[in-house]
Amino acid sequence: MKMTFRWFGVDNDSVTLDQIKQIPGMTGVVGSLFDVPVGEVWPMEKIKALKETVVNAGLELEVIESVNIHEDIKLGLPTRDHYIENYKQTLRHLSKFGIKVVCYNFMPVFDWTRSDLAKVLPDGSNVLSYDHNKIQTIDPNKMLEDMDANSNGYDLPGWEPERLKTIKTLFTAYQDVNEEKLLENLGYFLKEIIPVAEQCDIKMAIHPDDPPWSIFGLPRIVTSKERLEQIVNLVDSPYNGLTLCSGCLGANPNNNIPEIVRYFGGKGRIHFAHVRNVKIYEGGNFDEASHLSSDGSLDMFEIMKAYHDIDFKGYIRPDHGRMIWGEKARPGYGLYDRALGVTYLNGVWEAIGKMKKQK
Ligand SMILES: [Mn+2]
Repeated sequence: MKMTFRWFGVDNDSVTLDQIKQIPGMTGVVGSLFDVPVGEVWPMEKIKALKETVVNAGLELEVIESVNIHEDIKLGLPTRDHYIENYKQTLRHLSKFGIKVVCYNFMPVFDWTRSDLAKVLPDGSNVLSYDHNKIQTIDPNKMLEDMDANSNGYDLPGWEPERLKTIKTLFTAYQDVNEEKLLENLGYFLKEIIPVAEQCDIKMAIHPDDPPWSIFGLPRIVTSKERLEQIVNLVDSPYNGLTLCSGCLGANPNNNIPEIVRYFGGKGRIHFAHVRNVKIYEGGNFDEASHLSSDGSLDMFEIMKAYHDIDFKGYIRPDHGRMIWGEKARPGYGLYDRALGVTYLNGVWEAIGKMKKQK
């Protein structure tokens, strides 16, 4: 595995590349361009500048998270072809700068959703939290205001104000799109994109929906092993792969993460691993947690062992962390707890490898 760390750019992140480089075992960052509107072609010069900044800091940039999908593609509107052509061009541009994996998601309207961006835990740290009842009863517009007010001044990726201005129109547009239609629209997109991804040697890696169930009555399809199976079968190519996010899928206790890792990893379809823990409560509620197994509901040893058993050679990153030690950062994306997460995951990985050799 190659350990990486998500980074939002010089003007967009409280964490610096120098800090990331000093985390033991770190090989590179997972980057993105946040100033290109969704659906437009990523300009070469902007990709080049990002690549140079990262490489000059002694780190690699081989994974992009995310190149977001225009809503017209998810809705299956006639205008989608224009946006799909732009997406292909973005892939061609990214390939010129050594990008190997592009993470993306196919969630309608909203990206990841939480009811609280800073729930205080008994130890004084705070975490992202999801209360199903709150989400069921909240007005989506009110939720947007709350997200904006509590994001420590950062635009949250996937929650860009520009895109969300049109939220009422989008809700109306999705009235005719059920899960099967959404899956069909994903298939249309993949059949167009994957041949280009193959030419560019860029592995496409879809990220699960977060949380992995429908919210606000909108369809969601990247939610379970069965759905992932349908998705990888939409186009049978290793370039049509997965970002396996343990915390997202793991919020539903029916998803057996080690089994899912073994199954799709064995098929060579996992290109990017997001590894984090989550503490699940009754009724679909959950808090994010430190990476440690005993702090959450997922067995991180078993998850890492599954990756080790399939001889995972792809990219991995700690996912969200708690906010600790007084840090002020993007919700979920502080330096300290994610760095602790890296060190913990590396320790588990080393132990698994050495114990296998001693057998
Ligand atoms: Mn994730």
